Amino acid sequence: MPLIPIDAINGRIENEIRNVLDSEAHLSGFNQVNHAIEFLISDAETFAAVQVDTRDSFAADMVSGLSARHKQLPPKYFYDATGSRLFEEICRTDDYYVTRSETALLRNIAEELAAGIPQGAALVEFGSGESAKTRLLLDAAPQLSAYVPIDISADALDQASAMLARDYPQLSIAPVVADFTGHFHLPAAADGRPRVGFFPGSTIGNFDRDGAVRFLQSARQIMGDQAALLVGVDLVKDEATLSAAYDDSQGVTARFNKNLLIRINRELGGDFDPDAFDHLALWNPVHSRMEMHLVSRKDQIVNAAGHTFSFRSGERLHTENSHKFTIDSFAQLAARAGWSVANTWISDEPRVAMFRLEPIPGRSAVI
Ligand code: AVJ
Repeated sequence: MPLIPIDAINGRIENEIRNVLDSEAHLSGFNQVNHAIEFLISDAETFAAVQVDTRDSFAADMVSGLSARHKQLPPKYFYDATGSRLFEEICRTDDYYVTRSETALLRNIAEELAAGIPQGAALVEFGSGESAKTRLLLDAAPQLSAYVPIDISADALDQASAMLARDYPQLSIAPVVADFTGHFHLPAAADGRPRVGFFPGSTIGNFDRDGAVRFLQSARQIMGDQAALLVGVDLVKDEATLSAAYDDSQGVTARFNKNLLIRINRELGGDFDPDAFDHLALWNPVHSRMEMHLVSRKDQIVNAAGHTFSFRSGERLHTENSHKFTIDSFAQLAARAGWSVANTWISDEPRVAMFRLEPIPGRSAVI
């Protein structure tokens, strides 16, 4: 992967010039272009920094995660180009209901959601992937001026941004390659606009409780006081439905899980044998979450990033938590981060929920 994919840069040039043209119409043509180029250079530097940082922290997180007594890896590393593709494939399986239920819900409530989006607003999406669900909102809310998709996968983001730019020519599209669990800034396209956050897909379930509160607090801070946040979460349901969703009968989820080992082999010089591990999905009632693990089929030694790791037969590598909420448990979580629930919508079965959160007045977003 090149450090700065040229398509992303081209998209940025276009976007930045467009932003400058709409926001600084008083400047002369020469100054406008100059200004656009300055923005672009600072963006390109941030972009390059993010790319380098992602590589370094993958190695560090892998080494510390595999050295721990309970081996674990953060689920954000699932999403290389292959992982992002496999996730989209999971979404199309019969067993993984989350996407299907949420998409049907969004289709039903798109007009209501759009009614709460101010004129000229910027829609900021956390973990946008292929931006498929976003189109339902974009179609219902032509008053949006800007769309800021944030994703850790540069490939997925580039592809989605190019298609959106073609299909929504009036919208200023300002993609940000970033790990939204860390610190990042909104691009110039969101400056001076009312902001609506969009965090569908139950991705918030990947955080532990404190992590989810921290994320919601930082979203509150990044988005400002005049913001709203639309969050999609998966609801607690019968174990059979949950287990099938994380161990689909076509084996796509198993491949998604094992792709993490293949990514370590490729990017961090590892020698994992993916066939020497089994995919395991289980319900943890104490934490109200689905868990994914890779279980070592034998005693084995694996090398990666210049380190050696030993696995006992049956030992687990914990790769993901997917927390499931009730309407109340989610409202409580949001309140801890300074957000109140302004509206709740629930899909047909298997049920997922969409919340509209608004800042609790007077509660600052200090972390
Ligand atoms: C994208 C994080 C919402 O946890 O349900 C799908 C990822 N993992 N199948 C989820 C996932 C296994 C998914 N999220």
